[in-house]
Amino acid sequence: MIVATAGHIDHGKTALVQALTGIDTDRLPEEKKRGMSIDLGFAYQPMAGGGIIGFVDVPGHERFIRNMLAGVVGIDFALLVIAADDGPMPQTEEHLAILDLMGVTQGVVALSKIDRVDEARIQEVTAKIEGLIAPSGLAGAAICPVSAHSGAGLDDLRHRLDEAGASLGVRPQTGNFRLAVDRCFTLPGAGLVVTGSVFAGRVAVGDHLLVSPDGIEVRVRSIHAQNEEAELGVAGQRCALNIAGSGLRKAQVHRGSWLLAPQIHDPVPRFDGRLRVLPGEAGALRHWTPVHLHLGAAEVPGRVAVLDGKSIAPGAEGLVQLVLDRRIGALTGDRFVVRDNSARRTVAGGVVLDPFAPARGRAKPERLAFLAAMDEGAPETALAKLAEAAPVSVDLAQFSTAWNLTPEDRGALIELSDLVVAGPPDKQVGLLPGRWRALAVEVLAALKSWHETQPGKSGPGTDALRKALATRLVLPVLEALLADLVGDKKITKQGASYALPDFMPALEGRDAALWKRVAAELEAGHTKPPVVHEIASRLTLQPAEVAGLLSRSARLGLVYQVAKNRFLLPDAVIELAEIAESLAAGAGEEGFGAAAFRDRSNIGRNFTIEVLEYFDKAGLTWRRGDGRTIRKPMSEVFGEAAD
Ligand SMILES: Nc1nc2c(ncn2[C@@H]2O[C@H](COP(=O)(O)OP(=O)(O)OP(=O)(O)O)[C@@H](O)[C@H]2O)c(=O)[nH]1
Ligand SMILES: [Mg+2]
Repeated sequence: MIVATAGHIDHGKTALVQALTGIDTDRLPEEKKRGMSIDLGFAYQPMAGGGIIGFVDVPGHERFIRNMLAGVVGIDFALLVIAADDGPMPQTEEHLAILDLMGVTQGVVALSKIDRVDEARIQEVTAKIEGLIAPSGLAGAAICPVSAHSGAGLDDLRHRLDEAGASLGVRPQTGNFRLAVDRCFTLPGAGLVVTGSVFAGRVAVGDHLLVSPDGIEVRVRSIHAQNEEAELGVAGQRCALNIAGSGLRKAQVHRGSWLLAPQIHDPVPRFDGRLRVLPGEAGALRHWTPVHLHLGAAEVPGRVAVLDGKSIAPGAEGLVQLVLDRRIGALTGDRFVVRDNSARRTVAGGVVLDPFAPARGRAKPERLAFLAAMDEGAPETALAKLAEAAPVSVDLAQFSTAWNLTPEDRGALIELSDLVVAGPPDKQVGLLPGRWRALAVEVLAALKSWHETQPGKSGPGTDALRKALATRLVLPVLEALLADLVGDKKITKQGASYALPDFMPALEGRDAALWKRVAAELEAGHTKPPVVHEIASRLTLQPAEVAGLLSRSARLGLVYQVAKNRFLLPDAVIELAEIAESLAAGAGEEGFGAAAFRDRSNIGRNFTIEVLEYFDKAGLTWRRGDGRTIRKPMSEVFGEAAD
């Protein structure tokens, strides 16, 4: 369990942590000299029922709120310290508001310094505190009167912390690893060490991680979890990781960096979220207000774009886009706090809904519907709503990053949903089955009208078809849809073009009659057909006439032009392509040579060279030196052989 202190300056946070753990967390000479905490302090204490409490002691001074903010991210439990003599003070309220905005709902109030006051004062301040915390996430939290000096009440407080630790148990370790760096230092003999709270997942010695937002690769050499040497670090622990990486320099890692599993590294210059303005604000938060954003342990200037309306009133909530001066790592569900431009006042805070927000059209109705779906709190329900709200499909790759899903989580989620899934993992999309069927119907209709309006032309390629559809489709969806339709024999693929199965591109008039005779010549030659002038002389035609006809036929997909004066029927091309595939399969990494192809195909040396160069150009093969390997499967380049 991670516990952070909170409360006004001098109210006894550090003294209390020392009384509980024996550790003075004020380590800096400056802190000693001034008698106040400046930066975060850390202490660890075993719990009665097993496990270890990690304490983060935060400074109370208003000038160091940014340090406090970095300390309370990723914590489980708040220890709000309020001095009995002073009672609640400005930073008591500000810290309480921050804890609330950060979504901290577990905590206890330590009513400190009771050795300085009488019983009546304790009663009076207790009542005040009850009123203060009532509207916050800490409503109803226990209020423990304590004195760090006399030791009064400490056993009761310890007991409550142990109880909280026991009832919290172990945090679920779902998701990819994510740690918000709050310190980075060099240890002699070990090298770079970073510390922070683990937000999600787990890390093991030897893991490869990225430092975000810069994307520097590092390896984990050793782990301290809750101050003890460990093989694993998990969500809900404070960890110190000794990291190494070629080219890694200390300056690149600092408070505000993330250590991440590589698959969730995707820093963003803006994100959409739901923002609540503190009720104590004097005026509404207006569109495009400059602010300081705190997210994770990071702080970055930016502006707030209000998405639904022109401003958000004090105490009210609204959808916003945070437009940042620098990229940061943010994921759905992350809490953030917004302070005013001069970083003097906490103004608002909220939760990230979509880290991959668009710069344009951010306030369009479909975007607001998207955000409402992402605001479902859990990926299962969010996905279901998104699929309903999406004009066509949900980007599952982006969705998985946003919700920090591991590949297994993602697989399970897709399994649970009834979505049709298409595309490779990094471009995977999901659609409602009904929408998928409607799109198939739309594709068939588009092909039909294509054929009707241009009977003399072969069917459209993927790009042309995409433009011909009324629904705008992303490429993975269209490609999967077409593959599905080809598989079901509802459409055919010839070369790069698609057609309805019964469609034959029509040559018109004299061309049609001529084609029959020319095709017979090509057919007879099969994989070694006569060249243009040979066909011309056999049929007593002009070579130019035959060449013209053949290039018109090639445009219709009836023949392939392999060389300047050599044309092959689709069946012959496929037969030769099959030879290339089988030779490549049998050859090593260096590929197959031209001689092997000539021997197998028996088409002669010169034509072999022409055919192979044509295959290179068409994208079937890949030539390196004297060898060729397969670049794209034959079926993708030339379609399937006719039955
Ligand atoms: N009498 C009395 N004094 C206390 C008690 N706890 C803390 N103090 C004194 O109050 C002063 C401030 O205590 P700290 O623990 O440094 O206060 P803090 O909340 O950590 O202050 P910042 O970190 O600067 O916000 C010190 O002089 C402490 O000795 C207590 O229980 N009784
Ligand atoms: Mg202190």
